[in-house]
Amino acid sequence: MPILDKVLIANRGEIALRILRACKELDIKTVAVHSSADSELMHVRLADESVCIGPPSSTDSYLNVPAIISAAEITNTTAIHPGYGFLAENANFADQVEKSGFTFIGPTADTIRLMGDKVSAIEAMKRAGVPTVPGSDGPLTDDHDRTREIAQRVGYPVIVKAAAGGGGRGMRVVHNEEVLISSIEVTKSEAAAAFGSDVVYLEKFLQKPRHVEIQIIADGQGNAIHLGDRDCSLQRRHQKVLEEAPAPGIPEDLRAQVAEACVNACIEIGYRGAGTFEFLYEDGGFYFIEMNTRVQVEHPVTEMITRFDIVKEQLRIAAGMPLSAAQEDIDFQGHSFECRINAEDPQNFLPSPGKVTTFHAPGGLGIRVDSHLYDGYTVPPFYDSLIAKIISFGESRDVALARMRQALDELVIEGIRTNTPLHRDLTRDRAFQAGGVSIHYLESKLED
Ligand code: MV4
Repeated sequence: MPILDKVLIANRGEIALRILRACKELDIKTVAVHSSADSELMHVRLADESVCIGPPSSTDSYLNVPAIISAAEITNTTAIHPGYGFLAENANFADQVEKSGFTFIGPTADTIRLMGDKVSAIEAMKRAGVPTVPGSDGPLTDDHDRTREIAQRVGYPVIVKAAAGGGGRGMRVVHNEEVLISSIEVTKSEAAAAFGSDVVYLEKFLQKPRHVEIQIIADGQGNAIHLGDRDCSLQRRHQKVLEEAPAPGIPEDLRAQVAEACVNACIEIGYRGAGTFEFLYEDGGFYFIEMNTRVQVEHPVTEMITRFDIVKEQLRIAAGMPLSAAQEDIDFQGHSFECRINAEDPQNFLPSPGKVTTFHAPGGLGIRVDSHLYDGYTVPPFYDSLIAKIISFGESRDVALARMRQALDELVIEGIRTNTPLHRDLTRDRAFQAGGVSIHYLESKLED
């Protein structure tokens, strides 16, 4: 008997295919739900059943909770995997799924809510011993003198962030006291409009950090482990472009110490499922900023260096099974890179949907391609432009990078424009080759 009878995949594209592959391996039946623009998706063809849940617009399909629940009901689904994006971190969706008698593949709705509020997330992590950014330790109040005191203590520049924001939305850097209160007011009104909450908090603004994150997985039965870290500093406009694991140049004792703090925090809050602790890393210090309660786009680099199947483990946990590995079973080996291939113009980054006339995937030892592309597939204009992830593995960072460089040279995607030229350039960039560039590196490189 399989661990779960039937899983509905509430997503599209490469991650839907990734989830389907894990289900097939575990002999779990699959339901693909898709918009009317997505009936030709690879995973829709491969799924045991498929249900069209609405028109192309995400709002009416992949974000349409009643349509997804109805599809689960008519197909007699056991559990729903939300993937990333769309409804993956929507606590009300998780609630609805459970109230309708299905299993949500992820943390409890309460945990999603806790982490969705960045103020409560930071508070929970700080209490559990995870290092955080010096700041207001809670929401800013109407007491302006008190606010000025906090900023003074923390030291300028500071950053004001919306508690309901995250991922780069609803934040503002403040360089001096003259503009502190007015900047807070602007951030509050923007937050109220964007998120329906004007709660904001303040942190020391770190000027040249790296984005380093730690992957954890927990069973909600008192067991939690970490799967090491990733460096995701290469980003443009808060969109990650190229990631690697492990993060290069981190002292091993510090790496282990922060990962252990994350594991302890997971146990303390009763975390269930896969999760990511996001940190800023600067001058040898880790500073927690947010937690993501979903599987992430870049999870493959962690799978490559641990040989631990994160999506398979998500399914096992949802079936009520205890973690399949203890921390000492996780064996970190080698290095991995992931290049996100987007359907976009390499000059101006504008989306480039359309028909893929030729798709030739790279291969060879240490190369993995996670993609729903095939010859003749049409990339629709309605969704995220991610069309493929090229993942490399090598026994050392240099070997993994050399294999990635070759893989990118082998990759052929014709009919649409892609950002492959940027990746080819990055793999030949001296600063990137050296390792450890900051979150600002890519944008400044693109400027000149
Ligand atoms: C910061 C920061 C500097 N100091 N917080 C942006 C996304 C959101 N997750 C948090 N972000 C930042 N928070 C403090 N106290 C700089 C950023 C930031 C950033 C962080 C990670 C990856 C890319 C980034 C790009 C610009 C700013």
